[in-house]
Amino acid sequence: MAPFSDKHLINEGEKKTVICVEGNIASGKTTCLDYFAKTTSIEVLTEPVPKWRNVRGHNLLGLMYQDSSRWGITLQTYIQLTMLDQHTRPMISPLRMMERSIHSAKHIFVENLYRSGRMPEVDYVVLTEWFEWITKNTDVSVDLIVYLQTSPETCYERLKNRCREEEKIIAMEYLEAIHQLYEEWLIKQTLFKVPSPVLVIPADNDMQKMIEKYEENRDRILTPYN
Ligand code: DCP
Repeated sequence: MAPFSDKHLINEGEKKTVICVEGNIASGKTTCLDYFAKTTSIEVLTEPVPKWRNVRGHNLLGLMYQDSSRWGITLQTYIQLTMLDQHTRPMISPLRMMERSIHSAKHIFVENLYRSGRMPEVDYVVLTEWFEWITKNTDVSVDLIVYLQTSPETCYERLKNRCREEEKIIAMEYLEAIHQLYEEWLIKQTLFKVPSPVLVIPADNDMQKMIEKYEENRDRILTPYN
């Protein structure tokens, strides 16, 4: 029988593939992950949002939306830890699909706080040092990014409809800023190094149409090397 190690629950030497689903807030990442969780046997990791809303009784997500200049660094430090935990967790299937990544946490959300003047340079530099240490010394590699490309207007509508308490404060400008950063990073590729090939799926359509698109793109998503 093939050997198992503590680190990897699947066979040593077997190719492990990591797919990250990326996109703006309320771009439909959860629907995409749910679809693949229900129709395949791959491992699906959703974003650890419940942890961000309750760290030993503290709601970091809520604090950040109330006062991002004060709490942005706190939330992003914790998000970086929870994403590192997700990336390095032993894989239980050769194929893992994740919601977002440590890469977008840094290149999109931390970057946005810094650029908008809500994160002091010294905090940005410390998070950057952490991020660079992590990417150099641990395996947070990604094999494919599936970018759900939406308009900020669509995300704004979906946000209003889902009514997550902390997010009621989110303005259109915030979604536009996140959108611009995603486009610079994954489409123009002028922002930071992109860690993998990118598959772009236009995602402004309703849920039924999106599920059809996931079906159409199923092979391209699940076999990124073919
Ligand atoms: N968030 C953040 N910083 C990050 C990652 C996320 O401030 N590095 C915030 C943005 C949202 C909340 O966390 O308010 C949840 O993030 P997502 O947009 O990733 O999750 P959704 O549930 O909105 O995804 P979707 O609606 O696409 O399924």
